[in-house]
Amino acid sequence: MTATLDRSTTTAVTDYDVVVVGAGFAGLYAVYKFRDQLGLSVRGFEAAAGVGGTWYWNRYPGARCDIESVHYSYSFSEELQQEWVWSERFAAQPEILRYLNHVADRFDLRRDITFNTRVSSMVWDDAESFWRVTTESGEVVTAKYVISGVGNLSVPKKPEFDGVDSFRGQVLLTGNWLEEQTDFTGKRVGIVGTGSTGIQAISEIAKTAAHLTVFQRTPNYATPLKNAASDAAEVAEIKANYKQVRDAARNHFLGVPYTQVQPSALAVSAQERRRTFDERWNAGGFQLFIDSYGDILFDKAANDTVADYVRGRIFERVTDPAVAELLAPRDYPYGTKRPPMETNYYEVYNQENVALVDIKSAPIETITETGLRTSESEYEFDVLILATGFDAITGPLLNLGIVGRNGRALADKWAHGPRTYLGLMTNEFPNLFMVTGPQSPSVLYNMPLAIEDHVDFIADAITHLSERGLDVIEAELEAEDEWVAGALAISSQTLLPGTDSWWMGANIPGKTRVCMLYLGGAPTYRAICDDVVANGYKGFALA
Ligand code: N01
Repeated sequence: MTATLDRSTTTAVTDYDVVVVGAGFAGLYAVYKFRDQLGLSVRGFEAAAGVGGTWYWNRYPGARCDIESVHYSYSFSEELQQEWVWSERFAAQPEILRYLNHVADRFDLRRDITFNTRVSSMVWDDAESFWRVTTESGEVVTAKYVISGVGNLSVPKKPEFDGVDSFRGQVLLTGNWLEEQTDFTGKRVGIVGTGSTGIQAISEIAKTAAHLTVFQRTPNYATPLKNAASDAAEVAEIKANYKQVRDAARNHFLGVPYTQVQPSALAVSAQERRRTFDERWNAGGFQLFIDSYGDILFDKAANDTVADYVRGRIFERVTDPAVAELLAPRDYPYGTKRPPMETNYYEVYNQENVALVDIKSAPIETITETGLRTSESEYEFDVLILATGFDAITGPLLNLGIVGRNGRALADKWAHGPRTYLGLMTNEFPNLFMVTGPQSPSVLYNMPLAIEDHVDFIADAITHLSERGLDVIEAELEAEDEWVAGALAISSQTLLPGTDSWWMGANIPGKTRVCMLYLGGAPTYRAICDDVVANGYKGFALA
């Protein structure tokens, strides 16, 4: 039971204490936390017709989470985590969406969220010290605090090919896929993109399509997911010890309670390394990536050992060596793009109905009325699927039309890359909190836990202000500069900056190429946040 805030300290009159944007994992928990635990007046806005966020929009065939369900879930309510039963080790999109709907019902969250309503601008009023939030439907509300729960992967990349409108068949965008259509029986399908999304969709669509043509620009180091039905005994044990399991998760780099990594791939014999890689490969999920050797993201020679291992596995699984060669990444180190997890992905290329086309050597020139043309050939199909990714991390925030002090637009401030303090706030934009914002561990940390940590931090900060009769919190410029420099310094010690990835903003033409993550690990990050709080919100100006 948390004491509700004494609102008699509130000075400016606003429509709401808090506006929350988004009703995915972040927005739902924020509404619960601020309304039910802090006793604040809260208004949520959500562009979709329902809750779910990423799990609402991404209904493409094969959409599934690759962090274990018992870990990729809220920890804030013991009753919730005890009562909800996941059917599979790694939940598919429909089950996660059911879970989030259950959460919304269980905590009666919908009544404070307005759906089908996109926020078009959020403008700070310096004189009144509040935010004025405008929606696309023309409603304007004021709020002392605004919380962005818009996620990191919610703005799909716009199609980058000429002629998309001329295509006479169906065009589907994986990041905005609301159709329940998963059966492509009798259809010729073309798909562009072989990231996590493309790999999941390809593996499913290849089961029913008459023919599937995969257009691949960059091959990926995909490794087995090893999904299965939930193991009742394992789940019972986790539920009996959920508190310890969650603590262990929060103390792991990725936010999942895997075992701790061994220090160096180069300090052991080739046989021992092989044993470790085999174990992690067979265990499935993220274990090979995050739970083998601590130097694979730092040392190219260490990385080569795991990259060679994955390439070897690809050659074992794909019967045509020329196709295997196309599927084997050679131009960038393992794990410097977010590694996809797969189920029978490589075997798909042994099927008669599947063809792989290399669009690095022969780029797509245009979409045509009947398919597409590369610099070498024409391809025909009935359905074109674009699994081409997202304007990640900053895109969703910049879409909100945020304007801070003195009319300063966030888009201008971040024109050369995001600048934040702790990934939570940015100078000149008081009382604007970003859940899993840029330069926080965000997508490298188990999202539901990362979200809870951030929302709890924000709730504590608001409580701290209220208890002191204060209303404004803002990141100090010096603290922000130090944080950004520190985050960049850590990333520059890793192999990540050398690879074009959405982590680096390098998947969007014209976007500034800079690492947008805090790579020091979630446990270190949490310790820093705790220290900031213990020192009276060091680095934040309170007024
Ligand atoms: O997007 P991506 P995604 N011409 O950017 C290609 C999360 N996620 O939607 O690499 C030709 O990774 C692009 O090629 P290249 C997860 O964090 C999680 O797949 O740029 N090709 C690439 O192959 C993931 O990382 C889950 O050369 C073009 C693909 O499209 C993140 O979402 C499931 C192109 C885009 O890959 C994003 O994944 C799914 C062009 N103009 C997603 N533009 C799970 O939890 C892009 N491509 C399991």
